[in-house]
Amino acid sequence: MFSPCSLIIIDTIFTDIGRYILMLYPQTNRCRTVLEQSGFWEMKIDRKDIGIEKGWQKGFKADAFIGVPGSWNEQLSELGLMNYIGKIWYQRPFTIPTILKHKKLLIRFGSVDFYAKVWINGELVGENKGGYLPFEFDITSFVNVDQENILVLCVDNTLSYETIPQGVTEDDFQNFHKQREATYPPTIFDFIAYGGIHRPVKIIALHENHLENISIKTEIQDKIGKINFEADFVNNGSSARVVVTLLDGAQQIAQLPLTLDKSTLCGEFSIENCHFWSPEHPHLYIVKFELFEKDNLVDEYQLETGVREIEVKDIELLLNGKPIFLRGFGKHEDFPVLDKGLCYPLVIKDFQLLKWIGANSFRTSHYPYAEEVLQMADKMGFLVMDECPAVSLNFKYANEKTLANHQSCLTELIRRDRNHPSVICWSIANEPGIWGEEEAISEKAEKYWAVIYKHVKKLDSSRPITLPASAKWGDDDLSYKFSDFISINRYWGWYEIPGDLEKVGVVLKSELQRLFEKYQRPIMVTEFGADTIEGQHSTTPQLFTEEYQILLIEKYFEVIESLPFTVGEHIWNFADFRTAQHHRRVILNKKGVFNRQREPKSAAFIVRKHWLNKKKKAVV
Ligand code: GCB
Repeated sequence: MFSPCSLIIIDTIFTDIGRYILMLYPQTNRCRTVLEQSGFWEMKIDRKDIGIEKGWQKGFKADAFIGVPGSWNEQLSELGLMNYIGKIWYQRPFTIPTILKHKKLLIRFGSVDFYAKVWINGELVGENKGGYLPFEFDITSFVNVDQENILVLCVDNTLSYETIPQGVTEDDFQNFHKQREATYPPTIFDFIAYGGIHRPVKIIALHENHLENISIKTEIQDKIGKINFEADFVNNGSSARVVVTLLDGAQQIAQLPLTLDKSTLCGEFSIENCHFWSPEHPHLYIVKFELFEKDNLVDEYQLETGVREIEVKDIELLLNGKPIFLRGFGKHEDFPVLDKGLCYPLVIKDFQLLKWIGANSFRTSHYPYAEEVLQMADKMGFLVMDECPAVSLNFKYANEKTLANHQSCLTELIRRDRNHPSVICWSIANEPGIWGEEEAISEKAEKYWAVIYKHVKKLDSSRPITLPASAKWGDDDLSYKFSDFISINRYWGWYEIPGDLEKVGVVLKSELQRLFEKYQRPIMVTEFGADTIEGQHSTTPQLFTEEYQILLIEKYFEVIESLPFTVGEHIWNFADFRTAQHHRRVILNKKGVFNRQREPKSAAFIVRKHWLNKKKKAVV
């Protein structure tokens, strides 16, 4: 049972300059207007970091046009931006309709990777550090209503030891005696640190007094579903009236008239014969908030959410009290030309392919995906492992600031995604210590993970935590200790023991048994796979052929599904994706079951047959 207002609402944070966090996804309704800023913007390359000095914040003579949302890399490779790391300036004029004159105006960026500084009409509005997550600024006092305004951004995709994810330099490869591992551009992970405005930019016009935040927790008691909500308001007037309505489609189920004295209020709905959310029945309810001043409606917001419970119990992962087995993939937000830019048809295509192949889940490897992806996962019934961008953390370089950035990244991730029924766990990092630095299993690292684990539990105790680990540190990897269920990424049959799939089966099985023996927690294999060139064939097992990918995947399925304590199998990867240049990659990481254009390789048909057959383990 929830006690009233027991949920954790994270206060509005003004971390970076001018920052205003209103994490609710923008919506247009009777009280709110969203002005979408996607389209062609102008851009200028700032290789020498002279933009500010030259006054570009007031507007600049552009080098070219750039499509937003989208990365600059492939889109503008002809300007030399394919591997560019540094600053790029963006600008766009905008006008606010006169009808919105007395509204509060916010600007919200879905994500800008990895740093953004924003000016309007030459005045600094704010800055944001960190990628893959939204940020907002109050721009009311910066905008001239009735006149054209100029919005300017300086975007930088440089990473450092302190950012999440961390960045590396060419020298680091030397210092680690890993010159053969060096990539171009230098990266600590196996994908591209694409730069740009990757998700939609929206200007939101709303009443000065408004709803700022909602946190939903759900609970199941037999056939009754409970929706417990806590809502934060900006309320500068005296006491106001709030009506919270629960809807099932168009049908009103319950209504709570409440009085808002302070800035927070909470309440609970009990639904008899509740339709619980699950992959087979992704039923969503709507919780609608209406804020009244006297009799005037000044703000409203509709939140779609589902009633479900997720729990790790003994050797199982339980959804609504029943065991689930996760079938699916690690993915990437990556597609030709767009690179990381949000593309609605691509989101739909990927979900259609996931359904077609019989998957029920995916991991947002290795960073938070667009909010629109999670909205679709809610609607289509996919179980999401939601990952923080702390990929390949190197503990030789991690310091207090890295830890603080990691924590605030998780805070923002949880605040953004906590109301999605599809999100079933927090993946707090991926493969720390993969560089082999001794510090990865040191006391310093242990303390680091203890802080992170506690931080996440404090913000959301309703979802399990996991931390996908590489094979680097064997059974002693600290990740296991800080996982409610264990996640392992394994490349037996590829990087290690290439070619000998019989041996792979034996090694994998005994490792899984050992890990279970030691930690007594359910285990999920979050990555396994083989680079595969479509059209390459062989009658004998041969790396890179379509047949080898099939044989390897089948071997992993056989082992994983034979053990009682395993809770999932995610193939690496859903689709081929671009990665930094290295001799072991022919432009792309080719471990996709689909190619980068989303055409199936032979393995896709085999996986489909297997997963649609719903084997012993395939419970959901
Ligand atoms: C891993 C990483 C993933 C890589 C993959 C590979 O362990 O988690 O980011 O892309 O291996 O293909 O090497």
